[in-house]
Amino acid sequence: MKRQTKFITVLGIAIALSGLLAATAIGEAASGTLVGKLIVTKGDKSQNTVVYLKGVKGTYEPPQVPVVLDQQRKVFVPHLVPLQKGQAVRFKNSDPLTHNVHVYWERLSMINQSQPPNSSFDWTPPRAGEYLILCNIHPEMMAAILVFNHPFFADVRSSEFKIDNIPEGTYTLVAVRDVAGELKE
Ligand SMILES: [Cu+2]
Repeated sequence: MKRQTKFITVLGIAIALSGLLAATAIGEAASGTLVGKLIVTKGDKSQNTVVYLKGVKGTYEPPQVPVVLDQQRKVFVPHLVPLQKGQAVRFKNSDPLTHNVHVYWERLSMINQSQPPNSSFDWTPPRAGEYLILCNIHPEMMAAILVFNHPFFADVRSSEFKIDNIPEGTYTLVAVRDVAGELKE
């Protein structure tokens, strides 16, 4: 077993990383776990951060469980939603009023759907990338969905994160933050 800890500070956040390479049986590919802690060092102290590995090859089965994106008191919760390609988003409306979910990918309108109070519907983003979510009725509402071709990402909501079963290789860890409504890497 090999352990390495590294500290990175960039863009108002500090990340402490600890990698663990698992010992594997002969003939099996080695895989590792990356454990990290993210600390917001300046600006808005809310987390709103997603971390992911860049440079991953291969294909991975997406989870069958949808990721919930709720609307509560005219706010999308959570604000940043990471998921794997092939996985669905469950748009929920917990408000006693009507919303209108409007999803864009690269400025293309993907879905534009009125949503009655206390309802939900599932939608699977067709490709990887960044999706912008707006509500046509309440201009102050905004969220983003990040779709990855692999499962090696984490939603950093409680400062600590863990990415499991990483295949052997060299990758770049990228942190995406929502800085005043704009996504920054
Ligand atoms: Cu709305």
